Amino acid sequence: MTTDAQSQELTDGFQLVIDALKLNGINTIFGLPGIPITDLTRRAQAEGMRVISFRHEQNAGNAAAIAGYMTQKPGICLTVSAPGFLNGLTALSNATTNCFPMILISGSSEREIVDLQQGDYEEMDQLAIAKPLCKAAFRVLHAEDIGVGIARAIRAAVSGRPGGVYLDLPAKLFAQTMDAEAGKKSLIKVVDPAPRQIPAQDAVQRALELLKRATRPLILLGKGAAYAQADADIRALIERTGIPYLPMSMAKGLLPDTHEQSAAATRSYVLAEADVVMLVGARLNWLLSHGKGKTWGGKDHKDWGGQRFIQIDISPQEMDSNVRIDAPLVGDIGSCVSALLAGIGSNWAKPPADWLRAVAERKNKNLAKMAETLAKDPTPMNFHSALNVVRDIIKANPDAILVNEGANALDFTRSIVDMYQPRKRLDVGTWGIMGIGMGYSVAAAVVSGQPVIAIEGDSAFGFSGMEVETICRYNLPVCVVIFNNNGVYRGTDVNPTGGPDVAPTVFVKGARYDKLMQAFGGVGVHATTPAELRRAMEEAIRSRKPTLINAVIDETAGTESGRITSLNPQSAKKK
Ligand SMILES: Cc1ncc(C[n+]2csc(CCOP(=O)(O)OP(=O)(O)O)c2C)c(N)n1
Ligand SMILES: [Mg+2]
Repeated sequence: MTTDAQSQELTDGFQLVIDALKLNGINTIFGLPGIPITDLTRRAQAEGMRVISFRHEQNAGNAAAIAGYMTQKPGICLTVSAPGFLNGLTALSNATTNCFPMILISGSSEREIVDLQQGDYEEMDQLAIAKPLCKAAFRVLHAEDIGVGIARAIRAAVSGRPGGVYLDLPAKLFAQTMDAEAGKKSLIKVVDPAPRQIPAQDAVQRALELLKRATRPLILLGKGAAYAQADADIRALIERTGIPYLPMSMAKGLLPDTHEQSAAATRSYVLAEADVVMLVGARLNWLLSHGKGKTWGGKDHKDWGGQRFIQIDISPQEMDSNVRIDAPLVGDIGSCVSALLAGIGSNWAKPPADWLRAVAERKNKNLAKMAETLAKDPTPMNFHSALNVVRDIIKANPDAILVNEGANALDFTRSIVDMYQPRKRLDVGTWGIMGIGMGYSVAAAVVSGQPVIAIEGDSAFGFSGMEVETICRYNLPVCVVIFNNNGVYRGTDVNPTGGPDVAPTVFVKGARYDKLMQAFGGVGVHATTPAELRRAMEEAIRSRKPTLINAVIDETAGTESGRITSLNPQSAKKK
């Protein structure tokens, strides 16, 4: 080594990871420290990154995933090896299923020892385990490859159909040093990380022809449409065609739910009756009964209802996954929708009046029925009377982000609480997963700075409840409302043996979740009436203080599995 080389400035693995992320505009890490990444969290904070520490990696992972959904940049979750990595994996897998871009970065143990299975501290072949559960997985062994590793992870997460990426960083990498100048040159600023994918013109024409011939057309908006951030064009497409539309859960608010073309209040009618359906970033999975069966007007559960489908999706493989797609339109949603708009022009004939009339009649009847139910004020409070309050609060605060999980607490909220702006409703998504609540809430507040309202079943809350400390620690404007009905679905099950154990779906009765929040300096409120709930929510929005409201709900009010009772196998041997 020359004297020159000895005096040169050095950089190391820690620094290169931080520099690579920052170079790509990633300034927030959601994680949980420990060997070997403790110093990475410290140094990232020292370098001006926002490092949000959680109490469990699953919640950090969920935070990263939803940050990715909200920003179109991969959310970063940072964990320790084996158990920390595994704790983050559920979120990574859920992100991939939901097409949210995130990168799970986990430290790992010494390669030679792991590969010979000689029993290292937190030994695990993490790369192999992550691979089948995410979109892509990479490992970096040398400091000079960190730039490439991060670039590949970013591209894999956000390009094409977004998803979760795993990046394995062995402990030894962090302390590796190299020449600072060479290190800087090794980093890659990713150019155009999610390139547009322009649809073929003949595919656009085919879609327009089919749409034009429809007599009972319907548009379905999925969360892919919300993710695309093509809000104005999507609205123009709906309004210029005059076609009734249905938003999937997280597409609510893409157009205000009060829009006159929304057919959400008469979902079962339009799904069964439509003759041409255009799917925009929505997949024909279980949430849409796979595009067939009785929901779609078919005779039995696998019977095709006779609809013709146009599907806009970035992934060509999505087409025909459940039923025939007559007009596949493959490309990014923004480009596809703008190509359709160009083809539609300004004198597109509105759908036949009898179809619009039939939809409007049923919709208005159902809305009137709902208004009647919401106006009731029963004692004890039930889902409807509590959600009537939440509905008003969101209406008055359309900027607020609504996080939602549970069974009845989910289904009733989705159908009762109108959303007014895109990407404001964050929920259990494709899997119907419990446990996203506090992770999503933390990220939503951190990313947007807007108030967050989390409507949580008491069971759902339990999966991530300890993160109320995180909410208090970062002083986030999050108002958690627990719909406390003493259990999973209901609080009324009994142990048929008469033994001392309560039924498997039942919790401690009358639990005071509000005191949990008070333990960390947040505001805890016990609410047993809509008036108390309203006062507490208004105060939470006004003060922006971390708040948890224990909203006591009639324990008999829910139904088994909420709205998806039909998916719940039950013993044929009923007593
Ligand atoms: C990770 C995970 N575990 C278990 C379930 C099954 N599950 C669906 S909803 C639910 C909880 C429902 O109870 P609660 O949140 O209290 O809502 P309620 O119906 O009582 O309003 C559970 C455990 C799930 N969806 N995800
Ligand atoms: Mg419950």
